[in-house]
Amino acid sequence: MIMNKDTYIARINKAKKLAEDKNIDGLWITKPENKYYLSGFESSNFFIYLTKERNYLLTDFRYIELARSLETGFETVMLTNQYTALDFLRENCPGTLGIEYKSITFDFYNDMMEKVKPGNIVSADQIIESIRIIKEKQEIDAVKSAAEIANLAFVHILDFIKPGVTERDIALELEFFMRHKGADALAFDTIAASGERGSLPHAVPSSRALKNGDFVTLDFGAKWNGYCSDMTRTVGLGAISAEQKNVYRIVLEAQKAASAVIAANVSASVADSVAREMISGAGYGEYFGHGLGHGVGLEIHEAPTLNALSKDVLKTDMTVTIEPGIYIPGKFGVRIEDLAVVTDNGIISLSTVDKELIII
Ligand SMILES: [Mn+2]
Repeated sequence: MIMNKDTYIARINKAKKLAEDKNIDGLWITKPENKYYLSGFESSNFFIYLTKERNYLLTDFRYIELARSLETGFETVMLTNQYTALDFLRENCPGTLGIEYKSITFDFYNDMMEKVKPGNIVSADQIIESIRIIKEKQEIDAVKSAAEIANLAFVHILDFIKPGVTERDIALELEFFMRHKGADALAFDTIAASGERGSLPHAVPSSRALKNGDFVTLDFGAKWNGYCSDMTRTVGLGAISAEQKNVYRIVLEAQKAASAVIAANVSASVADSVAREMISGAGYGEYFGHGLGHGVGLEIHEAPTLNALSKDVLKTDMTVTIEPGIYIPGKFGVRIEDLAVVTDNGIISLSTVDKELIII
């Protein structure tokens, strides 16, 4: 989503302040979502470089015209075979260069050490992410729009689910429907896991046909103007056993209990423990092997992390998932996931479709 110039300038200035706190003189940004966040620009070959005084956007001939037309407060630099990003960095090399360790390639790093010889290198990981963790109003609206597409898709798919339909059919139908409703793309590859495959938390949709007595777990999301949504529902087909119903009830109660505790200034690990203790207390602790949730924004998985080890404290205007599950190998699985905005005194759920057990 293209924001106005003041929004980008404000983000850039926050980044520079954080860089200054780390004594970084030059901040070399390579992670796609971070570059997009700072500039609204996307291309297969570009870099952002921030110094105390200057903001540079470097790209090649294919994208330079578009880059120059952006009103985001960057000076554009055209890269060519004769004038590469490394040539630029050599000319503008500061005392301390901040680079994103998690996104820079080893190849680029080696070339940089050989040709640029920066005086000092420090990690710039988490600088832009720490700004992105709190969403601006326009970002929350975008995540909400992405979530609304997924809500509509869930209602639609209920009519499509029946014995004989394959997991792959369901995944394709969800994708077509969401694209048709305005999604730029899927937020991630749809998960559709039925019957005994439901115990695979991230199952790739297969040619398995649904049958009476199955639980089907659908985990999917839309991308809208760059922002992701994420939702999971488990539905039953026909004759659902007492054990299936019981496990569903435990997951639902854990999901609701964790949702009820989340608010600004609550530790992410505390929210995780609320769901985990309920599931453990019911005797299924060993079958809940992943964290409670994660942040969602330009990336489908981003800060904060909601799990037992997380040091993150939830804050107003974070967008997070709440997704406990129970996965019983060889039998079935249940996961229920809502996407929500953290507020001062609770959450606003963006996944507004029913989460009580639906049996088709
Ligand atoms: Mn998720």
